[in-house]
Amino acid sequence: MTALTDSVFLRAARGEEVSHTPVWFMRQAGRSLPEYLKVREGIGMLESCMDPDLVTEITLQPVRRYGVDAAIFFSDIVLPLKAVGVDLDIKAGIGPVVANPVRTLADVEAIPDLTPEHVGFITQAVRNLVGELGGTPLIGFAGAPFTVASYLVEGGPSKEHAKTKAMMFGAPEVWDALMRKIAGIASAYLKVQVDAGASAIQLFDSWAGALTPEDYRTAVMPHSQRVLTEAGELGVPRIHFGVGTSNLLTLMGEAGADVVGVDWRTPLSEAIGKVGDRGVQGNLDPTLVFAPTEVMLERAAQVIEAGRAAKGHIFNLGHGVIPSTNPDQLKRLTDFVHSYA
Ligand code: 1CP
Repeated sequence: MTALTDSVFLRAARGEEVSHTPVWFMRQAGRSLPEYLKVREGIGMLESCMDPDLVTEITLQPVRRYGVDAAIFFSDIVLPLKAVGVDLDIKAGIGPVVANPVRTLADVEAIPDLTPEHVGFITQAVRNLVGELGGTPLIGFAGAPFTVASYLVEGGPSKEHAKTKAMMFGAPEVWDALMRKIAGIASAYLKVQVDAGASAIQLFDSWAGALTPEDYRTAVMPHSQRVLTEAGELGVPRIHFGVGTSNLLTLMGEAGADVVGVDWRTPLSEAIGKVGDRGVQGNLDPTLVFAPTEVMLERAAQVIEAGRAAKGHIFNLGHGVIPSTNPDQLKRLTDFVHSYA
């Protein structure tokens, strides 16, 4: 067995025994690090994502600084849409903005399916990274159909996802076509990353918490299930994450996850009961980095202890690193998780 397949992160993701709880942070790359802000100076977000050398450097930065147990590929959930030709941009301080929001079946059909040729720069960046990372696993990722649909239908970030859900409720044939389109793109995109050497994947359904369990089960879950099933056929562990998903955790596990990501609102002990025979990832409140260090570490200890009841536990924040986070706090947190007996 090589060092990589035996890494604590992959062992925990497979539910095997580990010497310490593995830790990484969602959005650890490209947020608070001064070295990130420096290399991004004057370069747009999408432009950075399409430059394999820059992607490699930015992905490695948090691994170097914190010594986390996994790297997350530096990209964005809308990047594959951009790669197939959807007119969109990622605006600083806002997020993804789509020029012509999707409303009709014709709009859906106008979006091309993704082939590896669309994303040669991703293959290149993943290969570079896997070479540089050695025994540290690289997590590939994609946005789940519902969350990506929200950007396509709303045209940008949204709190209520009202137009998206109106399509789901009122135009089921358009909705179904859109979900199938995005699922196909996500699946092909994950395959590109795994074929190039990513050793785990995370499906981000960040906004699925906006749905009732019944709407999730009937209108969304089958499509995420397809993505996770196809990723499973690639032989890598699958993490499935959403925000505010306390009442969806069982379904998100059943969709085909090996590990279910949990936000900080749900106690880990409760989440473990809901996901059954699967691992969990999470779930320290991301604002605890702004508390005194001893308070942050006391809460981290509680998360680690709660995680012991799970089939496998990967320590993380309950959502992404907040941009104003002091990197020194994340370093202390990483060291603490590593040394916690
Ligand atoms: O560690 C990392 O940062 C890895 C790279 C990464 C990932 C995993 C980025 C870079 N984005 C993502 C995923 C992503 N993108 C998600 C799922 C994770 C989550 O819930 O946080 C979502 C919902 C997005 C969409 C997105 N992209 C937003 C959110 C907007 C909203 O709806 O509130 C934003 C602000 C972006 C832009 C973005 N993505 C990544 C970076 C570094 C940035 C900022 C770029 C810039 O302003 O220049």
